[in-house]
Amino acid sequence: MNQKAFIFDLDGVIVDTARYHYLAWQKIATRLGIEFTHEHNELLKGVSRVRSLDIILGLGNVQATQEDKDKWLMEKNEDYLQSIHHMQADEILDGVVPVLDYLKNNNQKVALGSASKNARPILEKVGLLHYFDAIVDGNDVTNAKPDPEVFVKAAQLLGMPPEGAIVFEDSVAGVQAANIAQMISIGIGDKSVLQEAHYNFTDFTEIDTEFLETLVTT
Ligand code: B16
Ligand code: MG
Repeated sequence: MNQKAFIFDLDGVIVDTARYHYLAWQKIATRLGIEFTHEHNELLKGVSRVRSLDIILGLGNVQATQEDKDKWLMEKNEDYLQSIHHMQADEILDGVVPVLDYLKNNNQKVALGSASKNARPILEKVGLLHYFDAIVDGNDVTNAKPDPEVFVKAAQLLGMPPEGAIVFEDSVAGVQAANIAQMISIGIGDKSVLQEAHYNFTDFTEIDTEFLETLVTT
């Protein structure tokens, strides 16, 4: 069997941390008098922490000094860390573990490629850290998705060429990043949103062994 590089995004693919990000950002937004809805939260999917704050401030037309921004970024993260502190294996999204098991049992290379600076503690808390041969997160990259840096670095760390690596992503920017790197993009979520992906699935329960076999052998 061939050996391929499989790269997973974290939020929206392995776990749903978007709701914790939302709660933490909402506190900051409320304090600043900015309306911040679930629809607004969608704009922050796969986006870095710094850029997320800029988007929220933009929603309310709020200007701020760098000092203020740094303070809010720290507060947001402290709040978020409190939420993820309680995460456990039951927060892993349905169907993810069988796919990871298949990949490990079939000698495939597995990496994480996430914008989050909190990726490692989250994987540890939900008990998935041991599946990953490499982790590239928000601490390791300078260019945010759709720049392919995060995925190219992940393939590099796995010792595999970027072309032909397989990426699971829930954000448009992430799918674009994978495509730019000439990887195979698999959109997880709404197909009408992730239409640029090579393959689409609503969630991991739709991904069967036959499909994984095809990815490995072609
Ligand atoms: P942190 P992903 C992303 O994770 C989230 O989707 C995004 O909402 C968040 O702002 C970003 O991580 C940074 O997270 O504040 O923990 O560094 O989808 O790239 O795994
Ligand atoms: Mg994501």
